[in-house]
Amino acid sequence: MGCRILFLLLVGIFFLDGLPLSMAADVHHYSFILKETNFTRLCFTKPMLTVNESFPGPTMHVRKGDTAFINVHNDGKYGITIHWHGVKQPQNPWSDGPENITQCPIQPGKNFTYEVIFSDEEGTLWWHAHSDWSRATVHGHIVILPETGKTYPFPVPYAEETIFLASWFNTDVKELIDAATATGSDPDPSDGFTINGWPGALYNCSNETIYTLGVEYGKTYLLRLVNGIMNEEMFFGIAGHNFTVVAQDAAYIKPILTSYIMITPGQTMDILLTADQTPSYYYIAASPFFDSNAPFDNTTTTAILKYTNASAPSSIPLPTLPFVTDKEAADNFTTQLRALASEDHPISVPQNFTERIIITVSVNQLPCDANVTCGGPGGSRLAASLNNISFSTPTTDILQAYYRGLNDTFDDDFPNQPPVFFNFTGDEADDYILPEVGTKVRLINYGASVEIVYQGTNIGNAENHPMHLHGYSFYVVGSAYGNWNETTSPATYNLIDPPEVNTVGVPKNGWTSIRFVAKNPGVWYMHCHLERHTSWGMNTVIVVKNGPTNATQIRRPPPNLPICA
Ligand SMILES: *[C@@H]1O[C@H](CO)[C@@H](O)[C@H](O)[C@H]1NC(C)=O
Ligand SMILES: *[C@@H]1O[C@H](CO)[C@@H](O)[C@H](O)[C@H]1NC(C)=O
Ligand SMILES: *[C@@H]1O[C@H](CO)[C@@H](O)[C@H](O)[C@H]1NC(C)=O
Ligand SMILES: *[C@@H]1O[C@H](CO)[C@@H](O)[C@H](O)[C@H]1NC(C)=O
Ligand SMILES: *[C@@H]1O[C@H](CO)[C@@H](O)[C@H](O)[C@H]1NC(C)=O
Ligand SMILES: *[C@@H]1O[C@H](CO)[C@@H](O)[C@H](O)[C@H]1NC(C)=O
Ligand SMILES: *[C@@H]1O[C@H](CO)[C@@H](O)[C@H](O)[C@H]1NC(C)=O
Ligand SMILES: *[C@@H]1O[C@H](CO)[C@@H](O)[C@H](O)[C@H]1NC(C)=O
Ligand SMILES: *[C@@H]1O[C@H](CO)[C@@H](O)[C@H](O)[C@H]1NC(C)=O
Ligand SMILES: *[C@@H]1O[C@H](CO)[C@@H](O)[C@H](O)[C@H]1NC(C)=O
Ligand SMILES: *[C@@H]1O[C@H](CO)[C@@H](O)[C@H](O)[C@H]1NC(C)=O
Ligand SMILES: *[C@@H]1O[C@H](CO)[C@@H](O)[C@H](O)[C@H]1NC(C)=O
Ligand SMILES: [Cu+2]
Repeated sequence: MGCRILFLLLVGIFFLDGLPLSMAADVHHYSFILKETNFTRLCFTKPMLTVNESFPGPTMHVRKGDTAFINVHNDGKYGITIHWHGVKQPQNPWSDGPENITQCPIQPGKNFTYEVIFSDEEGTLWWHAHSDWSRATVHGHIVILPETGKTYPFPVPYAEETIFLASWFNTDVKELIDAATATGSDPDPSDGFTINGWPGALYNCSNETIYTLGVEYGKTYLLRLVNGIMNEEMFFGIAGHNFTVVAQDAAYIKPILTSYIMITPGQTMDILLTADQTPSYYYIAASPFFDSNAPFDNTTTTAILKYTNASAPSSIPLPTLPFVTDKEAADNFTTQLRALASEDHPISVPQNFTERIIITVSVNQLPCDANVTCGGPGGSRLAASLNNISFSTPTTDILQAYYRGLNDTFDDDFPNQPPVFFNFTGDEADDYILPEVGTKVRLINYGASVEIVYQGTNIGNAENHPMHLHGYSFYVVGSAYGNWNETTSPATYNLIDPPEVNTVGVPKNGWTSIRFVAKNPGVWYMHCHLERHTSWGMNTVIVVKNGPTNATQIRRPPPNLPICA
């Protein structure tokens, strides 16, 4: 802890010296070197791609409104991009990162400097690779402190810790997804989960492969939790302790006192933990919440909460987490989430919309290509779609094409509603399977008040889908099971204190409505944060047009953007 704070001070002082005193926000510089690394400390053995030989990768520390320059040098085998998950990057989609959406990959031996612009985010976010499946190992925290002179809307914790939940594949993840894509089959599930890079006590590993969080009796800690897992929502808890969730996706919420949380891939939660139990050892654990019949990783990762001077008990207690399929437990937590919406942290929920886009979210099938044996149901190729369009990633980036007015990379006719209305969540939904394939984006006028209704469907294998939008956070104004109804559903919306997030879990066979004001021009990817669904096409792109002034237009491209192959 001490080292980290000292490091932060040094960085702050160093860069403050180099800046005009009138400039309030700091500028930070980071160097990320991507390379294959062997971790013999883990019971899993394959070399993996990491940043600066660290897993998880380096934590970025900034304050609200700062800017960070990150030089990413690729010493790996494949092209790579990095995304700054949840950072809005006003006017600067060039540094957002998704492969072939806002940039082409940084090729091996090359480098690119991202300029990451923070605005109103405060709390915890994260960065991760956004090309093929490399985010499994290429990821890290972004800690965003309040502005200088400001503090948290809760008592200042004694210390802070970052907690990263990740997937572990005991194989090369690029080979794994390439093999699955070649046959259209479901990719193999991960072999385990990790907490801060360690799998914990419940795997066939030495008990030294466990992360230990040391605490002092009577002190309160701020845990900054990221779910960077590839394909599973997670339950998380700490034996013998309740805790208080105070922020989600870098926005404060009304405190929730609980014994467990449910967190989807892509989301973050800030948790206050008071070490007020009998000084001892307690397991911290995370296990999946999984509500479909698809294959998944059903293991549990653990870490140890260890009180200072405590001696190890004969058996360390595990938290009682909800059962893997316990939808009610997941909902009981999720439905408590409300924006803090205080005087110091006001929110601004659009009370109406100018654009409403209804989007069905489905897992589908496509016919198998000639001469290939496919691994999907009935010899098909697995696919996924939004409004029954399975997104096809182009080979040059959409941002470049849009900015330069090239017209052969994408179509701008992503529809405002599903092609057919039927009982989306009914049993007969299985008949509506075959999607269209295309690179269709949705153009939106600058300043529009947008409502998106994500409608889950019972096509293929229904499940919870964590939908993520780049370039924005949004208010989750409503959510329920069954079909969204234009008359009755909006009447249930919370337009007073809905949570403001960048990723929301759309319930299995249910719907979720979100609202935001389109005041960030750019090309912004929107996709399910379950990696298998992204790979299958559960994606589209929102293109927010330029506004009338310089301050409301996309900036000019930076120098040295990676070249498209
Ligand atoms: C990593 O381990 C593999 C064997 O699994 C070995 O071939 C390779 O040389 C090692 N790489 C480094 C950088 O030590
Ligand atoms: C980074 O790339 C630029 C060209 O884009 C090149 O001039 C520079 O030498 C590269 N730096 C490193 C460390 O490779
Ligand atoms: C790890 O295992 C060793 C020997 O099996 C045991 O002495 C030690 O207490 C264990 N540590 C924990 C934290 O369980
Ligand atoms: C945690 O909260 C539950 C009620 O939600 C309560 O029954 C339990 O005693 C609490 N545990 C602790 C350690 O405070
Ligand atoms: C997942 O693991 C739990 C035990 O932790 C077990 O009860 C359950 O049946 C497993 N579920 C599946 C679908 O394998
Ligand atoms: C969910 O909350 C309700 C109402 O508080 C409670 O009765 C129920 O037992 C909870 N279910 C689970 C699985 O926690
Ligand atoms: C909201 O906007 C829609 C269309 O823009 C309009 O039809 C409706 O009357 C408005 N509702 C309210 C409550 O203002
Ligand atoms: C499929 O295989 C046959 C026989 O090897 C070959 O003639 C044909 O061109 C192949 N078709 C495609 C689409 O590759
Ligand atoms: C991105 O474009 C490159 C060519 O610039 C291509 O090789 C790569 O396959 C594309 N990526 C995806 C995910 O389609
Ligand atoms: C695309 O641009 C080319 C060259 O400007 C033009 O010939 C063509 O008609 C355009 N196609 C469409 C679909 O607009
Ligand atoms: C849709 O299907 C579900 C499940 O079969 C059923 O409960 C519901 O009544 C159906 N809704 C309509 C409007 O038919
Ligand atoms: C929406 O709900 C209203 C009121 O219950 C009902 O009359 C209408 O049929 C529903 N619409 C659809 C499409 O199910
Ligand atoms: Cu999904």
